Amino acid sequence: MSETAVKLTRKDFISSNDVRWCPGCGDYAILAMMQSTLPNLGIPKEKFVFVSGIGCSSRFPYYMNTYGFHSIHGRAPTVATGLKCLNPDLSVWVITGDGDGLSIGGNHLIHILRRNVDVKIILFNNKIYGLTKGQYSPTSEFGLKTKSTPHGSIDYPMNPISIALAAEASFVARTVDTDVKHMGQVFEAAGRHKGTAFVEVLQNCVIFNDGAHAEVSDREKKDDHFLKLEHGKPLIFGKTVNKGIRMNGVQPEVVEFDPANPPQDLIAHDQHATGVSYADMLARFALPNFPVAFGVLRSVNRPTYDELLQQQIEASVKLGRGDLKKLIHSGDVWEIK
Ligand SMILES: Cc1ncc(C[n+]2csc(CCOP(=O)(O)OP(=O)(O)O)c2C)c(N)n1
Ligand code: SF4
Repeated sequence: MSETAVKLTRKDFISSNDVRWCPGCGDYAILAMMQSTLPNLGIPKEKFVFVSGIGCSSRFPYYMNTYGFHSIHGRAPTVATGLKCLNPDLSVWVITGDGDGLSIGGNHLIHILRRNVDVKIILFNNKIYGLTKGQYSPTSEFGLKTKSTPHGSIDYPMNPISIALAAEASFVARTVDTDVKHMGQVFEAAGRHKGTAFVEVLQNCVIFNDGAHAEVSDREKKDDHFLKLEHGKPLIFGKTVNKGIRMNGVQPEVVEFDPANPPQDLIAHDQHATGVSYADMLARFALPNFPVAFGVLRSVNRPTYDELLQQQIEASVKLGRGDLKKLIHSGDVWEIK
């Protein structure tokens, strides 16, 4: 990525299109924060491309004053992979929803992650299909009554971060639409990561699943339920900063303590841990037994797919012109008589 010193502001990223989300939708805060964060990356505006699938969230590229592509349901990772491989100096961002990215697009999502294509993926998780008026999604709670589950969902929800980690994603983070400062920090870290950066944003759909994230977004509840991860710092939370997490054998446990005298055996967050097990343990922290983990769960470096592909293309070009006929008739060739 060639970075030049360009002074951009949020205004540079606001498009002239009318924003057509429902009043109060969490998508507005995500859009505003993305527009505010991109100038910090020092990348020329014309290098940004936003690719989306289908859903309310996928209207995002219309509202960004950048290049964009409102593509096919669940296929944004595929379009983005081609775009990045052929134009390595672009900053490519995928916008998807829990339906778009994990139902119809689940397959495409895991393959971009395992390949480590240098693309940033923002998954808006409102635990529902918004655009199609409130059917359950792969992240909907067990028992949730929706238009398509009138007797309550009998599907166990999947955890988007665990899915990303199972695909060995090199960067994985979680944030929430109500904490704009945190969201900005996470977007910036994702934007600076080289490789696929996967960000789950807990987003409120006021119309079809209002309050789905209330336990971590409501002012009164948040402090006791929100675990803010900071690299090198102990896992501490609570309204009076009086709770922490430590290992008890192979299991994590919450301990309460006197804030003036925190215990020394709390887990110190290591976002660069080599394996995925530690990050997956954090991803699976869930209420009521554990607080929900927010921030960068994993950030490791490994060669990107687009980079490796370029190297192969350059090496092949050096070999000079090929001979297709010779290639077809080489190796395992036999005649059927
Ligand atoms: C091939 C195909 N199948 C189904 C649909 C209908 N459809 C449009 S958006 C959507 C789900 C959107 O949910 P999500 O990704 O969670 O986005 P949200 O609208 O909640 O932001 C579905 C099923 C479609 N447009 N195309
Ligand atoms: S239906 Fe839900 S997700 Fe879609 S714009 Fe309205 S509030 Fe937002």
